[in-house]
Amino acid sequence: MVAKISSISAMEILDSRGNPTVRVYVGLDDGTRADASVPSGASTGENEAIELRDGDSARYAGKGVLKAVANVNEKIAPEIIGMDVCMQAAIDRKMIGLDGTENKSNLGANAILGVSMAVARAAASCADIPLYEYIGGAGARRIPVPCMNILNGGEHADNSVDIQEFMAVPLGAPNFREGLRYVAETFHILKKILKDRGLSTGVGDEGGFAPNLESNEAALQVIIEAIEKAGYRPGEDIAIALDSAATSFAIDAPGEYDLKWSGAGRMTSGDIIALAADWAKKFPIVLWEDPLSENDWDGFAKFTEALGEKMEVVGDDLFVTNTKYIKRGIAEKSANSALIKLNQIGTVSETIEAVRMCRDAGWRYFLSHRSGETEDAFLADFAMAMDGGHLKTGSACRSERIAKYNRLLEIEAELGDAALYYW
Ligand code: 2PG
Ligand code: MG
Repeated sequence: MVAKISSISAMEILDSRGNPTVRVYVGLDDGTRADASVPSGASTGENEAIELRDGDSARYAGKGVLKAVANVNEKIAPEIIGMDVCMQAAIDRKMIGLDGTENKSNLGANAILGVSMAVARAAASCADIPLYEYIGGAGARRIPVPCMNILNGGEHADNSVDIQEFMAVPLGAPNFREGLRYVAETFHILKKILKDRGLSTGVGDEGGFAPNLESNEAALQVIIEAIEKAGYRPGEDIAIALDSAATSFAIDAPGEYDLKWSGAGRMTSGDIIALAADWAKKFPIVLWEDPLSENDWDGFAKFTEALGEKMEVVGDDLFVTNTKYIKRGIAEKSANSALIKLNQIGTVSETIEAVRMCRDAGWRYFLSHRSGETEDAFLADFAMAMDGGHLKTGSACRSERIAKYNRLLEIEAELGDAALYYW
């Protein structure tokens, strides 16, 4: 029996930074109820779908989402109620048409995505199968390697490190459960090392430590030290992934950067590529996201030419989960992987399209949370369903991050022997 959507409503809730975001509730005519909450980024790409904010400075410094909530309740709900809940693509298309803009600025990507996710969850629940199986089919059994963010810099912290995320990648673990243990232990050892040196153990937005270090390279060194002290072999048990989020330290001139947080100063794309090549020799870096800025297509292609054989080069701000930009990236060989974030594009089915384009090109794709998250673990199921083999969802603290790890533990336990885990 296919259930029909009988109710849709939204409300304003808070995200992990204490900023408003949208939660949507969907009801079906068979009595099924589901909800979903929308995440929010800080280091956003300029071509991302628009997150509609009220701009009313009397509430939450203008960051309220009551307009987006009203758009769900008054504009989207009447159009979607009565549709079959399984028609995900048709429902998403209807909302895209209703919005009528290229970047969802009319209704807001936060409004549209909330409905899209809640519809998917309601459909899974109505079919009485897990969300990952509903979206990914019976073949969805590869648990993503958890690229755990253990040290933060850039716009996600308030310290002297330019690179936004340093991730520990437990690629040598036998399964997800053990992989998560490897990197959680490393996180705790890192805390001890920092503490023993009198450095801050306060955490950034995604839960990684945010100490003031003398350089970006010093961050890599202390991470290697933590991996070893935790009893693991760097490169074999645990490798390193980076997100420079370089748009946040690019300056107006194309291909020019100012490493402002560390005080390292001006660099060109060429300097960054040379530095990356040097680090790639010294450290087991298997993935590097946004090494250059969203406007530096040329630099990206050069970076990929120099290092793409050695590592996964991921475009985040460059592609914003949008097939228009991924297509250009494939043609120009700008990267060999795309970051995938549901709220950059704004519907579940368009996100799946972005993944499909990567797959067809022989690229990898890296599923990701946002720096502003909620307790909703949708991403865990979605990453399973997309079968990309890895995800990033923050550190070993902050419950909005842990919720996703715990959901993956649950899925692995449910799958038992059928679960797969490999890099
Ligand atoms: C990123 C993300 C997530 P934000 O740059 O990849 O880690 O950060 O959500 O702030 O864009
Ligand atoms: Mg990024």
